[in-house]
Amino acid sequence: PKKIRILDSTLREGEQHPGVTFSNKQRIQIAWMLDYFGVDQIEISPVVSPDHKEATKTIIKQGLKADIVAHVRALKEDVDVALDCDATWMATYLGISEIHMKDKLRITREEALRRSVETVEYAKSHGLKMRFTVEDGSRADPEFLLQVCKEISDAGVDRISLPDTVGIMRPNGMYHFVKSVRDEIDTALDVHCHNDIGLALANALAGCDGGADQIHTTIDGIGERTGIPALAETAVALTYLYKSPNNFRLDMLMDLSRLIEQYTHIVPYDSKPIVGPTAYKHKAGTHLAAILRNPAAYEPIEPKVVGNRRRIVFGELAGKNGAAYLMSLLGLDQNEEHAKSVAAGLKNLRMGDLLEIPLDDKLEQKIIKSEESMER
Ligand code: HCA
Ligand code: CU
Repeated sequence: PKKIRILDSTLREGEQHPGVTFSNKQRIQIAWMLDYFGVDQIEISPVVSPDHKEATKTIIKQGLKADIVAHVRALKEDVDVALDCDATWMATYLGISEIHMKDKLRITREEALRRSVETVEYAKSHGLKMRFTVEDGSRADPEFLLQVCKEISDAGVDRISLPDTVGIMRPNGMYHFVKSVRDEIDTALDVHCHNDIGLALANALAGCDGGADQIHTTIDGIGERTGIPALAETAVALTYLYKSPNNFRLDMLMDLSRLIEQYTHIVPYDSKPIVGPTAYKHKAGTHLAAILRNPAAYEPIEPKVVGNRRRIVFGELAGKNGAAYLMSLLGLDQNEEHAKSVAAGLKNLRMGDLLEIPLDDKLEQKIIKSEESMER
């Protein structure tokens, strides 16, 4: 399988999430952790404030394995800021859809094309590696988009990002969008998919099937509006579904999510894949019975692989098997009759989740049991 890389933009797109601003200390810690996790590129914008410029400089000085990508506007003065930060990698963006050119930028196609090529030439002549983002590319005129991509490729751009800026693509459309560019030019391609209709990750993966080899993510998927693909889901999909050889430290995923929760007070929603509170909870009696014998019956990936924990929920659905297990944990005599009456008692309570017990593996169950018996 081919390697699909991750660019994490928690420090750039992530800070565009309403209510999110990190301190410089937090930015540096996030960069270190993302690097240790194993992402290929880390993006940050040095032009939004003097503080961000300072953070960009400091992070570049850390000598991390990941490329630090300075994200700036398509202007010479912004490229100079990237140079001033000692960046080796930069990224720039320019809207190339009719709506962005006409109503946002008030420039013609010719001006957009000229500005794109000039920015690439300027950055390349200063020795920078660079990505160019054809912003709102999924809504641009396909012929014009190809023309821009060809001309910036000829000018030496190192990567092109094909974004679905407003999240309106479906996977099949994204596949063909990327493939139409891939078929015409050799430049490496990124996909940056927004999640406005909940299809960001599906679209990004389809884009990789179409020829891109780098997906943009943020921790927990934070970003402008409803954000972009979450790092956790993307890394797990690449590892398990795509067998992409990345060497991610997947067991850090829960900690990365917690770190962002701590710094932003944005709590992952209950059913959020991989890192959400219920991602590894099992409730229905038939599920509990199966989980107690072999967790793989209802888990695609073991929780400890992603730093999460398995929990069984004893509630109105626990049934006889769940009740018997609960009684064994409590050191109670577990005959069939008692288990049935406990199960009936749980059902009558109708409280949803009555009690949750972590259940990581056989060893842990033994520890819980021996602790219980010591306490008695
Ligand atoms: C933005 C636009 C952007 C850029 C994506 C990219 C988008 O907010 O600046 O640089 O690859 O969604 O198009 O985030
Ligand atoms: Cu974006």
